[in-house]
Amino acid sequence: MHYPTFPKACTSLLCKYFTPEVFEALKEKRTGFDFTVAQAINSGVENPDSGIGVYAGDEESYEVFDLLFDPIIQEYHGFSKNQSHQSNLNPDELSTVNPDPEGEYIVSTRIRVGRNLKDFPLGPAIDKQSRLIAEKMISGALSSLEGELKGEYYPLLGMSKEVQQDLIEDHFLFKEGDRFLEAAGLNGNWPEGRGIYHNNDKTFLVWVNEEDQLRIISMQEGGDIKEIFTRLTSAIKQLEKQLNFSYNKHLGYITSCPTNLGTAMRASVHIKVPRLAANMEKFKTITDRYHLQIRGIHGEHSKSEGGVYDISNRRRLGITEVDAVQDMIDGVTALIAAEKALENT
Ligand code: ADP
Ligand code: CIR
Repeated sequence: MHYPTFPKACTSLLCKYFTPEVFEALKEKRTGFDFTVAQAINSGVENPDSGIGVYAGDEESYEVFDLLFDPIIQEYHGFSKNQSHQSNLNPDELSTVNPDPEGEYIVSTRIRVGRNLKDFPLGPAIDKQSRLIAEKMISGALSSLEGELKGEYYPLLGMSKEVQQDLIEDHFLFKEGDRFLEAAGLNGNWPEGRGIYHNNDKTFLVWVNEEDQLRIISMQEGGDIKEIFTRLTSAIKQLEKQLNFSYNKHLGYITSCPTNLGTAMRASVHIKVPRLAANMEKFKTITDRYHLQIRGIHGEHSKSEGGVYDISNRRRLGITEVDAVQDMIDGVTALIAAEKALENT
């Protein structure tokens, strides 16, 4: 392996921290699942417009390639090597039920967590057979859910293109052919082993074997964040009885992308803020102050439509799930106040 060349304009955290010295120290190392630093950086090498650019192949990658991952984790989450992670899934500890009770600004709310199975490699290093075993274990656990969480598992293999496209456009299903995931080695043997579980109302969904082995999702129209968080935490607790998730005291839940470590939680709203959007500087001042990320309405690396943005917590590690949702609630409350003030000027 040679040291990669990055374009001058590259701003990813990979470009920033993968120095020739780090490369020299890591180039010969391998994890127990045979993952190398060349694989860890491939997404950011092939996609120099990445924000981050690295993926882990297994839990051990975070130790073996710590010279690369630690500074990225520190910068993204503000979390250092001597800190530990704590979980809190108690919805009663949220300060606000709904930051937009009149339903004027929040179109919909979605909270997801990523999970991976203990003792399995992560998606960038898994082989076809283990991926299929993981799918079987996960769909088996899902089939035992009852009440509001009861649903059905739909494998991607055999799903018609029309059904797949409708699910993507309605924000329920992951996209196909994402170039960042492709270069990370996450799309191997596509579409085998992938699928989506959902209840009848599509308020509870689980993605299987996309970027993480599970993405557990609770979503609905409007801004009743407490109801959505309660549904999610109840599902997590039930699934934990049957599946052993990869977790450690330092990094929390283990995920393939370092931005998802810890809570692995992204709590987002689709919010209508056309006046703020016309003043991006002001918009970003507020989102930065509350540790929020702005995405377009078809997810990461997509664009806004009609002044509607996807606003979510940015930090996920070293804070609890309640704190992560609270970041989003506080920031969204501030965004709504700013949009209202602009309406009156
Ligand atoms: P992830 O949340 O898993 O990191 P993406 O950013 O790709 O991944 O988003 C996945 C899907 O979820 C996209 O279709 C996106 O539009 C949808 N989505 C995210 N937040 C919301 C929301 N608050 N309401 C409706 N759909 C949402
Ligand atoms: C990138 O580096 O842009 C992609 N690999 C996605 C990184 C995860 N996104 C994020 O900001 N949470």
